[in-house]
Amino acid sequence: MKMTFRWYGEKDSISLSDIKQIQGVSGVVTAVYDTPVGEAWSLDSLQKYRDMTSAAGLEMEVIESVPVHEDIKLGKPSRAKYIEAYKQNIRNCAAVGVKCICYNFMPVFDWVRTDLHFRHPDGAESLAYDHSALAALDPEDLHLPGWDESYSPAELGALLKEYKGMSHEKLFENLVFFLKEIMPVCDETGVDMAIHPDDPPWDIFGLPRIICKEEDYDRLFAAVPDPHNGITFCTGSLGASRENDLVKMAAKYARRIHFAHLRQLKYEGEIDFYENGHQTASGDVDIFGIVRALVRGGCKGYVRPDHGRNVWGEQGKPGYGLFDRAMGACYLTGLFEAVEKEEGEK
Ligand code: DNO
Repeated sequence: MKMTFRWYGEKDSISLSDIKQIQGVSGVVTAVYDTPVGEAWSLDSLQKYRDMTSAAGLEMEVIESVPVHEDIKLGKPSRAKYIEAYKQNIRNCAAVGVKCICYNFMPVFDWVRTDLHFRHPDGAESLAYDHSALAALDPEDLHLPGWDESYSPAELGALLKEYKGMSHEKLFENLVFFLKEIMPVCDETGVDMAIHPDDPPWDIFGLPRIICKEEDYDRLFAAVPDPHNGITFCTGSLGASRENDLVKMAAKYARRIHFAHLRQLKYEGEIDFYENGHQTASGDVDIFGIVRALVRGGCKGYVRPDHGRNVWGEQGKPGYGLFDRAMGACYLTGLFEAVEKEEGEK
């Protein structure tokens, strides 16, 4: 396990030296943010980021994300050129030492929350999801921090129309097509692909979502067994569905989990929840049980603390402030250390 920390590049208010000071963190998880979705990132930009991170004493072995162009998800003829660019991107990332690429296959929208400033009784703030509030949101006017939007606002309406009638089956076929195309490049470069689950793990705004539960992974690995086809095990995304047994899933897919986003949430209703600090006792996700299952299952992936609260008056990017994620990193490092030592002594 290598503990990492998300860094949004030079524009992030959190500096590389802030991250370096979180003991136990070996590297950053980042991306090139200035290139339109669908184009390969330049080696210059990648090298610049790699040099900046190594100068700060950190590694840059994980990319989150290389976004997938909507034409690939839609299975349009133009996907051929975007898949070629994606392959080039994998090669360019590998050339600067990247070992794992996180991506998602959610149509149009990335993760969705309905409240970015959910207030806790102790004064902390976190993200929250209220299913009835979602219905009141206008999908054509929705932007959340950290999204890799592969469309301009003007294209959004048209894009939503293109997805009309898209079945789960068809979307899944398009994912499999994409993976089969890129796997040879992963074999050649050694780069692991780690698909991020749909967040929340159910359809939203009438758009199909296909990476939500255990059966979805079974189907995915049956279709594309290559070991480079793996998972970003996001406990906050998968954990939003009470049907997912995360400890069981962590154990079952431990070797496929190339990257883990560990975070906590607390159910408020059947499918409403708010996010909380990482500690196991702070919510409904059994963080300890998951860490133990990952270690016992032989997971060799990268880990990062995921969404934290804003605490101590920090006005950080919602979910991505420094303090609570740093506390999360330390808590997780401690859990891994304890479980790894215990397992080692057996
Ligand atoms: C949210 C993140 C996601 C994630 C992408 C991966 O906080 O976990 O935006 O980066 O879905 O492609």
